[in-house]
Order: sequence, then C-alpha cells, then structure tokens
Amino acid sequence: MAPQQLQVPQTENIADVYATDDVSAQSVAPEIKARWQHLIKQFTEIYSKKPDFVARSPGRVNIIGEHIDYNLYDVLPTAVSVDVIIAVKVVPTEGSEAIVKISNVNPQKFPSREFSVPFDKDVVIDPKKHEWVNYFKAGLVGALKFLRKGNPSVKPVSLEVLLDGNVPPGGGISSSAAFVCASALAVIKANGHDVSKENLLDLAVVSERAVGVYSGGMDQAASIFSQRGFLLYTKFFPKFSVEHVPIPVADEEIVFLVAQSFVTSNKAETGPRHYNLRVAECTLAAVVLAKHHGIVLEKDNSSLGYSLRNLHEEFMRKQGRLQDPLEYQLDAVIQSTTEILSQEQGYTREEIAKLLDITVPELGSRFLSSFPVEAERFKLRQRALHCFKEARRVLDFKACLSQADKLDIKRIHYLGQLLNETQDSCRDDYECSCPEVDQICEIARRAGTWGSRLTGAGWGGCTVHMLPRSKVEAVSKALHEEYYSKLSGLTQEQLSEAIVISKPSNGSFLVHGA
Ligand code: NG1
Ligand code: MG
Repeated sequence: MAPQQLQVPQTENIADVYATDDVSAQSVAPEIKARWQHLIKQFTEIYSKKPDFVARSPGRVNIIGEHIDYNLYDVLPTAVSVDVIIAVKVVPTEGSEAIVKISNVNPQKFPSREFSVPFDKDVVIDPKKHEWVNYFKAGLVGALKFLRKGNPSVKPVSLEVLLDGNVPPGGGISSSAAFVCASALAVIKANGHDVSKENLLDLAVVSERAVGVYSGGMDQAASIFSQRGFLLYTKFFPKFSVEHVPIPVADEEIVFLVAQSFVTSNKAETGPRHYNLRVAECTLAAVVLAKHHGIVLEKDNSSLGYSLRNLHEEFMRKQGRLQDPLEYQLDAVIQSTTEILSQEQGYTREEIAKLLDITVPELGSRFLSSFPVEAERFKLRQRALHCFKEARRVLDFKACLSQADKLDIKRIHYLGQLLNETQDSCRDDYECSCPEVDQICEIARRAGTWGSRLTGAGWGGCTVHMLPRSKVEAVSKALHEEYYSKLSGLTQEQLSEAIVISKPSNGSFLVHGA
C-alpha cells in the first residue's frame, strides 16, 4: 500500500470552514460548527491568543471481528462521528525542557495540568494512576520517539493545548485511540513535521500500550484511516493494509445503531486483568498448538510476539495448503484445534509448561512477564476457537457485502446472524460479555434488529446493532423502556447519549489557521 499523507488543508478560520468531520463537505452540521467555535473561543480566553491548528481523531465502532486484532486477523470497524479535537499553540521553548500546558473544555471533570518534557528523557506515565492527561502523554511520547528517529537531538517545542472529546470514555467506542491518535498528530505537527497515516498508526499503537493495555491495532487504524461512508476492512497479516468497503444498497436502508450499556469497563484499572489475560491466553494457545505440530513459531508484530494468525500460516505451510482459500484454511485450523486443545476446564501453568516441555518459571519468564497475570487456569481451547471462528465470520461478512451491488433480504439476515453468532461466542467462549450487554442484545433483537452484539473489548461498554431504518424508533423505545429506565442515577446527558446512529465517518485530520 502506498503511504497516505494526512490531509492538511489551509483555512482562514478553523471554526467556520473546518467544523466538520468531512473535509469536502459544503455544509456543516450546526452542532459540530458550534463545538469547534467553542473550542477556539475557549482557547482564546484561556491562553489570550488563537491556536495555530486543530488536530482531530474520531472514535470507532467495530462491526465485526472482536478480540482478533491482537492475533493479527482481519477486522471490520469504521470511524464514528464523535471525536477528540485538540487546539494547539506552539510556544518557543526556553531553558532545558519544554512545558506543556493542557486544559479540557470540561475543567470540572478533567482539571488543567502542566508538565515538563525533558530534552533527553521520556515523559514518565504511571499506568496505575488513572489520569486523563495520560492519554495525551502517551501520544506525546510516541510522537517524540518518532521525531527522534529522524533527529536524535530534537528539542521539543512547548505547547498550549485545549482539548474537547465527546467520545464516551470506557464505552467501547475507543475514546482512548481517538485521544492518543489526535495527541500524537498534534505533537508531531507542533514540532514542524508531517506524518504518514502508516507511521501515525504504528506509533499510536505502541503509545497506547504505554497506558498498560496490550491491545491490537484496530482502534487506531479505524481512527486514522476511515473514510466517510465506508467500513474499513483492516488487515494486519502478513502486513498492514486497509480496504474501504461500501455498504451496499438494500430495499430498506441499513443502519448501525450503537447503544451504551453504562457498565464501565475501565481497562486501565480492572481491564488489564480481563483484556491482557485474553492476550496471554491466545499467545499460549498459539505456542502450545505450534509445539504440537512441531512448528517453531517466529516472533511477529502482535502485542506479545506470538499470534494465532502466524500459527495458522505455519500450520498450513506444513500441510502444503497455503494456496487454499482462507475460509477452508480456517476450517482446518478449527478442526485441529478442537481435537488438540481438548480440556474444557482450562490448563494450569504446570500443564502448559509440560506441553511446551519447559519449566513453570521458564513459562513465566518467556510468555507471562509483560504484565501481571492472575489466573489459575488458562482457557486455551475456548479462546483459540473464538478467535479462529470469529476470523471466519469476518471473511464471511465481507464476502457477503461484496457479492452484489444490492443486498437482498436473505443476505441481510445472514449478516445479522453472523453478528449474533459473534455475540454468542463473546459470551460463551471468550467470556467478554456481561449480563447487561446480553440483555441489551436480547431486547434489541426482539424489537427488530437483524443482529446485535457487543463492540470493543466488552465486559460492559457499547453494543452495536444492525437494523432497517424503519425499526430505529421501535428499537430505541424498547431499549429505553426495558433497559435505560431501569438504571438508576443516569443523568439527562447520559440518557441523551445512550443511543447513537453511527454514520461511517472520516479518520484523523488536521486544520490550520484559526
Ligand atoms: P476498546 O475496548 O474499544 O478499547 C479493545 C482494543 C482493540 C481490540 C478490542 C476487541 C484497546 C486500545 N483496544 O478495544 O485493539 O482488541 O478491544 O476487539 O485496548
Ligand atoms: Mg480503548
């Protein structure tokens, strides 16, 4: 794939011309325009000058392909219109370190901060301390690493920053990726450099891991590469590439509705326990399967270095089946995994060490040392099977979308069924759903969705539903009556943001000239 530069249009007035997520749009929705104008106005009030530019990156919804990006399987997300916008003024650095002053349009919730950026050291982020500026710092650290690769003695500029994010935090539509991508982009631009989308992706993925989650690259890819009106078919293996997939027309317009559960899955606190454990389980499944097949697995660029996709590749190479369609390859991998990883109750460290022919301490130091892992048993069978079957569903979903210019109702039902199967697998095999999310999916299906499932890491967060436009009202009503009205303590603001009809939106961009 040829490198794509980020769009950097020059405008006279950010708020007027650029208050949209669509760089080519003639008309701008009034609420978006108001939000951009407010950002510029508040910036001017705080810092007594206008910003130099605004960097923006959106949240994303994953349509299908859950918990498989860190196994390097293909996924199908798209950007949503909620985003993080960051206004920046560059201030010349005096002395031996740069200073970053950062405020949020909501200072009650996100208090202003000031921190220094040494010329010769990294800014330290404490992942245990859950602080909103950590995500900015994560983007900044990644950006400086990128700049220092080109020029090791780069002296970062000082910054005045005002940020506005309307992606619900902890909600499964990736506020973190929006935040980190926009921050990294802002810091690179402030230091006088451009960055390709590929480089921004690479550094944003690594940066986000600095906050403590061993994630894949789906969120950042969607936040950076998405195009208005298209889903983003994202491949990680053998190397990264994207394809913009249109949603075909149908007799009834197909809508993706995103509904919050208001169960917060705070990955930076409780999350690593869940999320990182799954990453570890998949890694262990890959190395155990490899050992069984007599394969020496080379390290790859997944978060812990050993992915189920790479295991799959080497297994097929051994069988002389690399020319087979991927669907058939996956069927064979599923079949053999079902036979080899037979223990439903999971595997202890001792059992895994024995299968790998290594000691328990060696198992720990080689595969379980990147983060604390608390589990007694590792459910290798269920996690690997979810992953391979989910990868198969992504292929099937994409094939179905691409088969015809117009989707007939049979195909639409098939797409819905794939989404429902994902939810069942997340609930039963990957154990990343929760009762509230299961309930939302049931209510929505009863009220008329074709398919309903969790989106993002799970254990709460958001759900995504595929439905005809004509059912939006009925589904929203059912969710309000049967779910949201039963939750206590929801604010009016939360209630109004509970359900979003998400239009596939544009990825990251920069706007110059306030
Ligand atoms: P969310 O929950 O939206 O942050 C996480 C990971 C993704 C992916 C999904 C599950 C991060 C930053 N992102 O998304 O890479 O693995 O879970 O499919 O943790
Ligand atoms: Mg996230």
